[in-house]
Amino acid sequence: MKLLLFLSLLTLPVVISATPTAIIFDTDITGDVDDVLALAMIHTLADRGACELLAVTISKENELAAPFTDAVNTFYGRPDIPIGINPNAPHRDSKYLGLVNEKDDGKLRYPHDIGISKDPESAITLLRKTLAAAEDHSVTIIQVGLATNLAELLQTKGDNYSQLSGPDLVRKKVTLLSVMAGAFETISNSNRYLEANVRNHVSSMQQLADEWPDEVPVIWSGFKIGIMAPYPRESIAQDFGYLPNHIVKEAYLLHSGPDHDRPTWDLTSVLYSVYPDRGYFDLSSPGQVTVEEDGFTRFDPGPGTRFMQPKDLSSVEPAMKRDQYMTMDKHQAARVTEALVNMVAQPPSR
Ligand SMILES: [Ca+2]
Repeated sequence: MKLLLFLSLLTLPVVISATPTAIIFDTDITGDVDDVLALAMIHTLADRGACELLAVTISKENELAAPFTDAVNTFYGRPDIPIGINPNAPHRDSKYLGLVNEKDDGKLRYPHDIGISKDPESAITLLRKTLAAAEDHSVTIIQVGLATNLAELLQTKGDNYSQLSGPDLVRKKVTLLSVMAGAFETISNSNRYLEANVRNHVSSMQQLADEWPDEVPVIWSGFKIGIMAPYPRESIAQDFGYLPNHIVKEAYLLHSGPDHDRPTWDLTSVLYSVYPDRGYFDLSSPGQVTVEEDGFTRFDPGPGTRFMQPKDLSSVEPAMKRDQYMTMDKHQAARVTEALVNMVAQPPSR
C-alpha cells in the first residue's frame, strides 16, 4: 500500500501556476484589423482563465474607436471593461469602425454604451488608475500601435491615484511590456525597414525606448513575425458561422476582403504575453533598442550578452539588457498560426 501511494505520488502532474495574466491592451484599433483579431483573442484567453483584461487604451484618434472597442467587449460578454482615448493622438480613418452604428430593424447590430450613454475615459488617467489599483509587479502592458499613450504616461507626475511618477508607477506595477513595433531582421533585402507603428509617430516611440524603466523587460515583436504567420482567409470564411452577425468577421472583410491572409502582427504580442514558455517564439539575446530619427529601430546586444548564460546576466547593467526581440522559424510559425486561429475563432463563452 505504501509503495502504491509512493508510486502514485511520483506520477502526480506537475502543478504549473495558473495565475491569469493581467493585461492592459494599448491599441490603435482604427486602421488595420489585426487589432480586432488580437482583442478577440484576449477575450478567448480571458474565457479560459488565462488572462484578465483590465483596460483598453487607444493610441490613435477616431471618435468611433472607443464605441467599437466597447462593442467588441460587449460581444464577448465584458461590457464594462474601461476604455481610454487620447485626444492628442493622430487621427486615423477606418474601413470597419462604422460597423458600430449599423442597425437591423432599428436596433444596433453590435450593442454598446460608450458613445451613447457613457463617455470613454482619458487613456493616460486610465493607465495611471489601473496601474495604481493593481498588485505590485502584476501587470502586462501590450502595446500594438503608436507609443503615444505610454510616452505620455512616462511624463506624468503623482496624482489622486498614486503619488508615484509615471516611470516609478511602471517600475512598481508592470512586469512586462510586450510591443508590436519595429523591424529587427532583414525585410525584403532591406536591413533598415521602417515599420509603421514607429514611422507614423517616431517621437513617441523614441521617448518610450529612451525613458521606459531599465528594470521592466520589453519584448518586441518586429514586422517580420506577423508576416511569417498570416491569418488564413479560410478561417474567416468558415469558422465564424456560429452567429449570423460576427463583429470580428465583418471587420476583417471590410478591411481586407475575402481573398487576403492578413499578417498577425498584434496577435503575436498577445500570444507571447500569455504563453511566454510554450516555445511559440524564441528571443534574441538581451540588449537595448534605440529609435533613430527616421524611425529605424536599432538593437544593440549588451556587451557579451550573446554568449552569456541567463544566470550570468546579473552582472550586466540593466540598461543593456532591458530589450529582447522575438524570432520564429517556419515550424514555430505553423504552430503559431494554428494557435491564433483557434483563439480568434473560439465562440464567446458568455
Ligand atoms: Ca495595431
